[in-house]
Amino acid sequence: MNFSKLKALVIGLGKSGVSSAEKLKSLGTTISAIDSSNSSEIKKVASYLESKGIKTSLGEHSFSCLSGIDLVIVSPGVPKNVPILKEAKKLNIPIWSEIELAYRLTDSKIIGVTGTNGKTTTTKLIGEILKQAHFPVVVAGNIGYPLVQAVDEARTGTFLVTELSSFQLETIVEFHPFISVLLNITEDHLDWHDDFEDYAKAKGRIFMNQTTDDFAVVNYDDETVRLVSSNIRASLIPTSKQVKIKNGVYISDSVIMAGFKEDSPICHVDELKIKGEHNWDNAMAAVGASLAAGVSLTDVREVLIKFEGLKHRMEFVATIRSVTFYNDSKATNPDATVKALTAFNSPVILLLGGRNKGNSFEPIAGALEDKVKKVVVFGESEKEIIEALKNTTVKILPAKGMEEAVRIAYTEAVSGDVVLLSPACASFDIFSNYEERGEVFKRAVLALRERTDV
Ligand code: UMA
Repeated sequence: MNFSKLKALVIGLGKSGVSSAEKLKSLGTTISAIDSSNSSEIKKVASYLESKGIKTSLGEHSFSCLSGIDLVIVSPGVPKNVPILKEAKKLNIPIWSEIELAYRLTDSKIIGVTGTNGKTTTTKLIGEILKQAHFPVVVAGNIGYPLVQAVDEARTGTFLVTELSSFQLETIVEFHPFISVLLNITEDHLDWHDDFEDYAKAKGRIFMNQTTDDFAVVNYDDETVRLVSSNIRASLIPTSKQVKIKNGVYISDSVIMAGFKEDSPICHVDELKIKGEHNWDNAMAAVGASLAAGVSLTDVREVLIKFEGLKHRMEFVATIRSVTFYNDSKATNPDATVKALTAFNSPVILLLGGRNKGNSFEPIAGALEDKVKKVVVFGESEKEIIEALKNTTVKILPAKGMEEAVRIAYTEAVSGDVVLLSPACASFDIFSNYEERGEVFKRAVLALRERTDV
């Protein structure tokens, strides 16, 4: 495609929008960019782009921006049904995600990782395994590094290990991973997608353009994943904790096994440093993808047993008088919280709350009884959570903010307990993102440790 002949409009001036606009500008495209926000931060971004010769317009999106436009690049956070996108569709203007644009600009092989939970951990883990095997690799995508920027770093033979969100997959056209990974599909982002089916379909789009030369690593224990991956062209590499499967990765007697030409043990699940059964799924998916990419079993094992996971995902913070604190701020939906609870055998005091993304908290009610002795709730969805948990026997304690939540949890804890921040909600009611929420939690815990004579 000759980008220099095109007139393109970029919607959204976040990371993806800015990278796309700059990339297209460098290719000679006539480019304009819009953002519905008028905040001082976005104004700064707009004047930066203006200084590069990119026309920008802020505030309510006007249809006149579409005049003469051949291509729209839409940021993932822009809901798919906003009027300007509907109008672009009506005018038959192609709408691409930044991922699609990046795909058109690279020959590198893409390993695409999606799923409701675990995608960042799995993406990072695959990246580490490929590095261990001395494969050229760049880790990018929803993880925070736009793929359109990452393609500039790629040379021949580089693997682009790319975390993909449902928002990004919604607007792919030809995008095509060599190896796709679908970890799980549970309720999330129902404030963006029409309904669960629409969300699941968006996830399934990862397989859409794959051919018989490609691979698809899929979690066979997840019914919705099985459904969206039936009838795909790529060679299937199933993973399962429940059954021994041929040509896939499975767990037998607590050992992760690669079951290809022969059954080969990789490591015992207790050797994994990342906690929780959901991380067994992530580890198995990383094994499947890495073996498909050509890594040896030895290199895979080497990384699996030393990988310590990521910040804000079941991150150990401190132990104060035999009460252990974990930060799982990245758990922004109920399913992630339910999975986090599987990691603990000790009684848990759970910190829940934030902005609900349209999810039901009922699954948490079901998971509390065995593990959780008390729940501390905070933030915008406090009432909704209390309502959902009202029929459980668990004591619920409201808190005004994170510092108070930590204080209450510690006061209520006894020696041997775990205090877990796994909030099941987005952070945007109080914080700018889940990272900030996790940092505030950690600071509160460490301040508590300072004050406590340990
Ligand atoms: N905007 C409009 N019109 C609208 C709606 C929004 O102009 O109708 C504007 C907003 O005012 C804002 C811009 O669009 O200025 C925001 O764009 P964005 O939210 O897409 O943010 P980016 O900075 O481009 O970040 C995106 C991903 N964000 C989302 O999907 C919400 C980042 O994932 C990703 O790291 C980045 O691209 C690079 O690929 C973050 C995320 O929260 C981590 N992802 C969700 C998740 O993991 O659950 C999907």
